[in-house]
Amino acid sequence: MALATPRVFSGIQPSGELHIGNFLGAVQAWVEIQHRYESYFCVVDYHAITVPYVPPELRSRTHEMAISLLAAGIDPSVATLFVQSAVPEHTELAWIFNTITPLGELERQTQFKDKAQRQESVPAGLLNYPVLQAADILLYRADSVPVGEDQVQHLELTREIARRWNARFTPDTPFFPEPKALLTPARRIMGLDGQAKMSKSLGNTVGLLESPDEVWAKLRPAVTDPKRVRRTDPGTPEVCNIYHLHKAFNPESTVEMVAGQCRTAGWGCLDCKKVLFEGMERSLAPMRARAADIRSRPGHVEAVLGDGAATARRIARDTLRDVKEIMGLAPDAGLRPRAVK
Ligand code: AQP
Repeated sequence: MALATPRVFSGIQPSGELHIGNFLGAVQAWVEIQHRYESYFCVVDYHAITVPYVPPELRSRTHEMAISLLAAGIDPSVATLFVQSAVPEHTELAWIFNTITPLGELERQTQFKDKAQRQESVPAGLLNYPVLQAADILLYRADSVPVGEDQVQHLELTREIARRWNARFTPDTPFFPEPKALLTPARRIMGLDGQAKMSKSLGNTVGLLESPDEVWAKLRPAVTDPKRVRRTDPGTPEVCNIYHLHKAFNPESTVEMVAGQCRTAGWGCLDCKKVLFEGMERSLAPMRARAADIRSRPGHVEAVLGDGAATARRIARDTLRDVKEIMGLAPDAGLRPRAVK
């Protein structure tokens, strides 16, 4: 059953600070999309507790993540921004989906395998993470999900779950859409160590709201083309992480100049990093200013998230009511009409 207005849902874990990988891979697209789609953006704290964490830190990280998203340009007058655990229907639908999701599919997920090998004891929640993600998306019956490349496999599983549920319970008129991924050109940003994807949990990030000094301190020693050992060695821009960041933060003319200077050893890597730093500052400085403004308004973030949760919950309740009705489960007691004496 298609919706009249196309809808997007996407989430981000409050497992650390919002970094430029999250921004370029997903959040930048959210900011643009929010004006064209009915948009639901969620700080997914239930996902963040699938790995060890410190409870008081989780609450402050959730708050900080909301500030960062608003500073990055999420506009609560057009998009719904909320925290996952404020809408209990997410976990309720996740349980329902757990009953139709094949275990083998969950065990095959690359992110599960990566994260599980970093844990001494693997909680079931880590395995079931993509089921909760499917519930997050399908609760809003979203058509599209703007994500980075690392989430494409999870999204394929969401589509599979939607297909299975529809085939079992609404074979004639599919209830859930099969949402598609919206990928940005910067699908996968590498960490500054050049070793792995930039990731909150790997400590190889550049935070969106870090100070210019902090950003430069990370950029300065960042890995470049390993074959450029001396200043006079010509480089290959395509193998250099810094070059790819230029493409995200600088105009095409600068990117072309950077490539030329690298190939001819006209610039050293440090010169190239200085030009990248200037480009990053053009994007990041206004976000820092917006974050400072948000922090100066007591209660603002709480109000935005409270309104967002109320809006999200209206849709979530409707979906769950239909799902429970179709599946033969009991209705939500809060929604049942009062018994007449
Ligand atoms: N390095 C990246 N390049 C491009 N996109 C990325 N995303 C994350 N890292 C990169 C995209 O950001 C969105 C939010 O991600 P998330 O917080 O839900 O989880 P994640 O993908 O697991 O991000 P992290 O930073 O790696 O967090 P941890 O370390 O806690 O697992 C997603 O759309 C993601 O694709």
